[in-house]
Amino acid sequence: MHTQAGRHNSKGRIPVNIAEITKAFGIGSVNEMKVLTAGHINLSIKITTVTGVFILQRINTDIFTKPYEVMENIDKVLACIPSLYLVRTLDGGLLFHDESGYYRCYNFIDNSVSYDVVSDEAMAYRMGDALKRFHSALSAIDGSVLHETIPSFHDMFFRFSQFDEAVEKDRAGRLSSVKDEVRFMNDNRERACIISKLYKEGKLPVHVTHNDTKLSNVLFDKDSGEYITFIDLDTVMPGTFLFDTGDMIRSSASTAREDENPDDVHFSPDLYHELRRGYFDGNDSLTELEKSLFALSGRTITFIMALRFLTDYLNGDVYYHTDYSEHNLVRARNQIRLVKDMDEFFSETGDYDV
Ligand code: ADP
Ligand code: GN1
Ligand code: MG
Repeated sequence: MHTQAGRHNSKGRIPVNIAEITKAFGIGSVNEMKVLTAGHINLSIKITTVTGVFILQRINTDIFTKPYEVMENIDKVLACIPSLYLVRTLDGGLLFHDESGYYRCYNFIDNSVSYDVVSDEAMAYRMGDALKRFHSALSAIDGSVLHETIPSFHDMFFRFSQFDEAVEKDRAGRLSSVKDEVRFMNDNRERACIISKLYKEGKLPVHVTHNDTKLSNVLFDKDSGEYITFIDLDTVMPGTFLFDTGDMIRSSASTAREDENPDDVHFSPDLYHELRRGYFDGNDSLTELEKSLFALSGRTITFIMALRFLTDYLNGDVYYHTDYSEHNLVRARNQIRLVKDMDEFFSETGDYDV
């Protein structure tokens, strides 16, 4: 049964027992707290204490049902990220857990900033370069020791099955208002599933990937603009590089945020070319097949987001945090618009041809 529990779990106010939580991490008495609203999933609080600045996060356990497995993965990944570390609880744990939830604590990376939209071509190049460097760092991790924190996360067949069920059940009574969007999804099934099909057939190498490489999950230095690190490591698990290149293209070759008015969203070929250049410069870790699917990866991950936002809209907004009733629909339309723009551009260049 679907409830609104996910919303309460994922977002909200500072927990009433915050003093107890910070005490468990031994980070000293709190001077200042601020809820950060950038993410769609976890509750993130910036906390300044007498000993330093931290990010306290309550894991959304409706989505990440095995929080200890998530933390075991993150602990391994952090060995490759010098700038980010976990503050352990006083008794040495990776999480503090009570009836209000599961909490973890990171160092707050000072003088860092994350963006929703790429501002210019130089920044697009830096984003491409950042993903290349992150993939290279992750290659030190043995993927077989990682847990699959969300099974079938980027499996388009699975996402279509969730969508089909949402259409069939029409739980929120919204189906009649999204007929065009539903038709677009159905008309595009085959092309949308190409990468998932190849991945299932074992034709794409398995690597440790991030799986949520949108621009706002990257920290850059506020002054120099230099890449610092990818954050939001909950979905790091085995996958194909194409899941990550796809989310990079989706978020960083778009001229608008993912929830802006769909009429204002465009795919920028110039930003795309710089992302591509940054990612491929000096990078010899991709097969010819993977390289040939680079453009299609952007289309695929943009499409899967449209599908997931639309599914959540049909289900009554039970997964993503929403700020208003049409929020998921606006997101879905925005991503559909981006897919259409990509199709217009790439059908001329022939870049989709595999
Ligand atoms: P969610 O899973 O909800 O997306 P994130 O881990 O992406 O949560 O964190 C949300 C936001 O908090 C990020 O977009 C970033 O701005 C900020 N943030 C998270 N971790 C750090 C950190 N260690 N240092 C500085 N800012 C951070
Ligand atoms: C969610 O956690 P956050 O906000 O970075 C989602 C991603 C989507 C993204 C869309 C676990 O990411 O898959 O790409 O929203 N994360 C999960 O903005 O579902
Ligand atoms: Mg995030």
